[in-house]
Amino acid sequence: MSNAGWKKTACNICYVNCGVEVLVEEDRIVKVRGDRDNPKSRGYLCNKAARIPFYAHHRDRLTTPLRRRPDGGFDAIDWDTAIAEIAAWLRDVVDRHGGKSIALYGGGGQGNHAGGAYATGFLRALGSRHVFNALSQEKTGDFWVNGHLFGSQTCHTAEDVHHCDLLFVIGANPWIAHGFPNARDHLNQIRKDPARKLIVIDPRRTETAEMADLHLAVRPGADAFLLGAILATLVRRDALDHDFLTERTMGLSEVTEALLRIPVAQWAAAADISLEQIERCADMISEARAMTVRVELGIQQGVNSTLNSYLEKLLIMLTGSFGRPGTNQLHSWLMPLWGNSPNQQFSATGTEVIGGLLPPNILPQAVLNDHPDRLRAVWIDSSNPANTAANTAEVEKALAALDLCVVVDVAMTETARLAHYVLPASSQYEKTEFTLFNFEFPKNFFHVRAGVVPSLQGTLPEPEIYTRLARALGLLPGDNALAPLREAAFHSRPAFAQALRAFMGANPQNSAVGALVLYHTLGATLPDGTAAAAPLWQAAQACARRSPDAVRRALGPDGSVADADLGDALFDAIVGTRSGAAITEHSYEDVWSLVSHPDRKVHLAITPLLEWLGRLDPAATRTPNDYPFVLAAGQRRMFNANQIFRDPAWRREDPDGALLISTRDLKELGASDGDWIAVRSPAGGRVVVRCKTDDSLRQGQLALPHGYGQSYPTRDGERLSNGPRVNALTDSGNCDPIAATPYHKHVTVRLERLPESEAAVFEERSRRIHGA
Ligand SMILES: Nc1nc2c(c(=O)[nH]1)N[C@H]1C(S)=C(S)[C@@H](COP(=O)(O)OP(=O)(O)OC[C@H]3O[C@@H](n4cnc5c(=O)[nH]c(N)nc54)[C@H](O)[C@@H]3O)O[C@H]1N2
Ligand SMILES: Nc1nc2c(c(=O)[nH]1)N[C@H]1C(S)=C(S)[C@@H](COP(=O)(O)OP(=O)(O)OC[C@H]3O[C@@H](n4cnc5c(=O)[nH]c(N)nc54)[C@H](O)[C@@H]3O)O[C@H]1N2
Ligand code: SF4
Ligand SMILES: [Mo]
Repeated sequence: MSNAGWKKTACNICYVNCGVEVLVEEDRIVKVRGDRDNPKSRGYLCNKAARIPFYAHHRDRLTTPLRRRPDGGFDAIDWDTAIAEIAAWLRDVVDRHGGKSIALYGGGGQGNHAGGAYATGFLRALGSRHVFNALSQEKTGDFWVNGHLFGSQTCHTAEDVHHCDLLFVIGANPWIAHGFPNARDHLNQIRKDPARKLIVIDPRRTETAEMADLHLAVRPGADAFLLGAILATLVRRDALDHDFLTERTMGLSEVTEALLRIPVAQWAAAADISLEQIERCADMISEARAMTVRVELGIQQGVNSTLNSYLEKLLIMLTGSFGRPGTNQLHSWLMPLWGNSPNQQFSATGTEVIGGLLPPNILPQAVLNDHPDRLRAVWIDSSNPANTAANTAEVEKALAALDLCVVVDVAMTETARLAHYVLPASSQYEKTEFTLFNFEFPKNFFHVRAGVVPSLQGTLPEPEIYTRLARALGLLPGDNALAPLREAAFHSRPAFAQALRAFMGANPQNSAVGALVLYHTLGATLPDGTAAAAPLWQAAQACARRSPDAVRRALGPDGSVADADLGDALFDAIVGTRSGAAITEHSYEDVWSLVSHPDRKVHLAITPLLEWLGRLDPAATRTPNDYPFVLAAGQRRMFNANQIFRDPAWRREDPDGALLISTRDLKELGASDGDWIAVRSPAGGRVVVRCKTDDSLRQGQLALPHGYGQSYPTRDGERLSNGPRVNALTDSGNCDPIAATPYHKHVTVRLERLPESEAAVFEERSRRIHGA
């Protein structure tokens, strides 16, 4: 693998995962360009992709397993010692408290889901299904709504932005954050075409709102009022798609009755949007031939988030903007990224499990309460909850209270610093990877990447880590026992399928680690060292069974095989190319086959949410006097990217992660642009940040960036934290009542000027972090 040259892989910086080619010299990535052969992104890149080398190669990569000492420092230990000790400790936790006292946190970030199957399998083999991850910090309210509307929480709406003539963006900033492929190209095309329109609902005049035909600068946290008023206006005008609603949905009258009760003028005022603007919005919706609605954290991490998700779907459904070119759709899955878990509860906290996931907001309570089913061990893989989960102080307390905390990561994160053991993973460019963020319709894609540089010395890819642990715990048989399966895999797929069935029949205890069994058997036969992709074999079979026509269309001539061989053909297609491949190509009408309700209809009436709508109180949109500002805690910017980059040098601008504030608010405070200022929240947090005027914000609204607060060794070796640890300000109780997802876009805070002496300390620290 050490040969130099251009290699195909993907960008791991956001969940769009554009195809890239990287130039490798002396085992390092030195240049990045778009991969025109990638059938999804076709060469597209944004400004961040060029910075991939800062993720792949930096001086804070982990290179050896670490064990924490009682004094809080770490000792480097070898892999065999680490595996043996961790295995013994896990065995002890299981013996004393049962497997269910263990939880997995993570299982993949923006580009690395290959390890997730191995981590979850390992957890199941230990006897637990408790998984926390980032999806349950943002999307589980949406999944819950989808479960009711479509019959399964894995039914997920996609956007056909390509063909829409009205793009309706709510609480998202795709120019900066993307969220759908080639976002900037699409936004530019819509702007240039007079026949295509853009509506944006966002309190801030964002880069995307700047391009809009209509920007509704909603009062922060008042989306439910605004969406309710828009929907009520559509119902009053009878601007609904009755043919669609009659043929494809049920429960309409319950919904329209609830919407007709909305006092439109009062709710418009609560949202601080004029009735004229609401009428104009309704006109644009009625005039559109094909509307696509695109939402993200502005409503999913905003006040009333699960209700917002419901109102968003009602907007789609009542206008019939579904299942046609240019509208919203459901999409196929090669392998669903989350599960379907209606009516399941986590006993230690009574929290609803949605999409098979537990919300990070309840992690502190799940560890720190005295319920007998509380968590005793947390296994953290590809996540940095000490920076990214609500209420940093409580998260740190919970992690410190665990019997066992293990972190698997590529870098020494703030979470790793609190773990008992830290295991160094190979980076996403050093091993086989893929992502399950495949949300396209009518054509959906999958990309298996091979390593492009050798693993950093001392690190291991996740499948190897879980192999060693599983073997140490007696959960996975040794290589000799698997040899016959491997031979069968080299012989033929049918021989392998038969041998695997026989093996699993004889060894049912190994079914939880089925991914590892496939990795060590079928994996050995895969091209370019992509053994870690072996578990996709079963996913491909299932996908081919679910949507055979769509798979055949996607495969073209390669799909002309017997039904029984179609799954293998699909699997071979995805493991056989380094640029990604189409996995399904649907007709629009196929959308109805993806609805899970047996009647294939959309069930519109969700009684608890209609009741919630009925209880909404416009007075609740006011901020408390002692915390008069509304902070959007975690804005996406040109140079942030979750916790993916640790070296501050990766940024071309905004080195300190500034607090954005309107000129008027800053003036009233008596402060100036560039001053250091303290932000205080009711959760007890205090964060010192540099402020920067930004008049795209509403008065009273503030924004702090996501993706800062990582510590990194300065040139003189001291570790310093760069930019705000924004979750020091957030409160895990400030969350959705159904999904427990955080209201991060709505953190009430107050601002305090700093004494000069303290400001000087921060100024000096910033200088040192940035190497001046
Ligand atoms: N550059 C960059 N891109 C990223 C990421 C990154 O870290 N950096 N992270 C990726 C990830 S994991 C995700 S989930 C996505 C998130 O992508 P987005 O959700 O698009 O990004 P955000 O900036 O978090 O929030 C979107 C918008 O919500 C608005 N907002 C704030 N309060 C409200 C409100 O009350 N109502 C409404 N309607 N809007 C409000 C903000 O002004 C902001 O413009 O971005 C992905 N892409
Ligand atoms: N206040 C506030 N908090 C937020 C948000 C917000 O807007 N505001 N946004 C939320 C959202 S939308 C998200 S998605 C989450 C993200 O929060 P997290 O779930 O913590 O995920 P990331 O920030 O992407 O961190 C990924 C971690 O994976 C590590 N990593 C990278 N590559 C590999 C690899 O190959 N193997 C392993 N084992 N590890 C690897 C990185 O070093 C990093 O530590 O943050 C959430 N938190
Ligand atoms: S859109 Fe996302 S995946 Fe594509 S280049 Fe930009 S950061 Fe990377
Ligand atoms: Mo996210």
